[in-house]
Amino acid sequence: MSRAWKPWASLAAAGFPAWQVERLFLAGIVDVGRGRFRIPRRARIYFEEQFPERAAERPFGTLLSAPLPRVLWLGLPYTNLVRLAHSTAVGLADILAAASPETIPVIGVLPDDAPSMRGHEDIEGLVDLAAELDLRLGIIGGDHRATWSMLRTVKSALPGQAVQYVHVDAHHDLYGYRSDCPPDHINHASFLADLLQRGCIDRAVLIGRRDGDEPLRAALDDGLPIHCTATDEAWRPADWSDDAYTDLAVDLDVLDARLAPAVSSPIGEGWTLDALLHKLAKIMSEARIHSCSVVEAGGGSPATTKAALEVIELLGT
Ligand SMILES: [Mn+2]
Repeated sequence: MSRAWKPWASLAAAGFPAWQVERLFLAGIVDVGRGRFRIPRRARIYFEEQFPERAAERPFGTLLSAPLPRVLWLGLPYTNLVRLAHSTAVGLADILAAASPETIPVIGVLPDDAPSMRGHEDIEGLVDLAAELDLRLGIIGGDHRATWSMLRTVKSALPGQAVQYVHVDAHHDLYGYRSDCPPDHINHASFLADLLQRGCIDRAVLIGRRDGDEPLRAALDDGLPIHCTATDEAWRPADWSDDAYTDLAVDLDVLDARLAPAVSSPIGEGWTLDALLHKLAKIMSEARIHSCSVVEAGGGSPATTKAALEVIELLGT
C-alpha cells in the first residue's frame, strides 16, 4: 500500500472489497479515516471483540462510505474497581447491549478502565473530526473521569478555543480542591477542580447540585469561573458565550436514587427522569452543544440502564 491516503471510492472501483480493508486496518497495516481523522483502531477492535452483535449492525464498510450520523458515540469503560458489583464498565456493557443502533451509533469502545495517554490521543482525534464535520461527539461512560478525558483534550485539539462546560450532577465534583494547585489524585469526585485549575475550561455551570457547600465555596472565593444555577429557568450565566465550544455532561446521580440506584454516590431527593429530560431539552434548545457525556451508570440495574439510554437518545437528537 502507498503511504498516501487513497479515496475509498477509487479502491472500491478497483475491486477492493471492504472486508479486505477492514482486515488490513485491524492488523495495523493501513489507517482508515476522513480528512485528518483516523478511526481509533483500539476502540474498533475492542468493540468488535466484546460487542460483536452491536459492531455487526454498523459494519466497517459503512464507516468507509455511508454518511456519518449527526452524533457519534464512543464507549469509555472507566471504572472504580473498589465497587465491582456496581462497576461502571459493566454499566456501559449493559447500555450497549440494550442500545438501538439506529438511535445510538457507536464508533467504538476504548479498552481502558482508567485515563491513558493513548486514550487521550484517540479522543483528541475524535474531537478534531467532530469539529471538522460539524458532528456532536458523545462519550458513554464509565465513571465521570470520561468527561475529564474529553475536556483535557479539547483545547489541544482546537487551540485558542474558549470552552464552556455544563455539569448536570448531584455533586460539584470539586472534592480535593485547594487553592495552590490542582488535586493530586483525579477521580470522579475531583476532576472538575483539575479542569478549572489547569485552564482546560473557561466557564462551568453547575445544575442539579445538592451536596455540601465545601469546597465549592472555597473555589468560588478563589475566583474560579463557576456558576451555580439556583433556579431551573435561568441556567445560562450572564457571561455565557454563543461562540464558545460547549460540552455537556450528565451524571446519572442527578436523578433520585430510587430511579437510578446503580450510581456510586447516590443522594436522595433527586430529579425524576422526566424532569432531567425536560431540562436537557431546554439546554439543547438554548445552547449549541459540541460534545457530551453520560456517566456513572453502574451495572446490573435495568432502571439505571433505561434512564441512561433515554438520556443518550435525547442527546443524540
Ligand atoms: Mn459526577
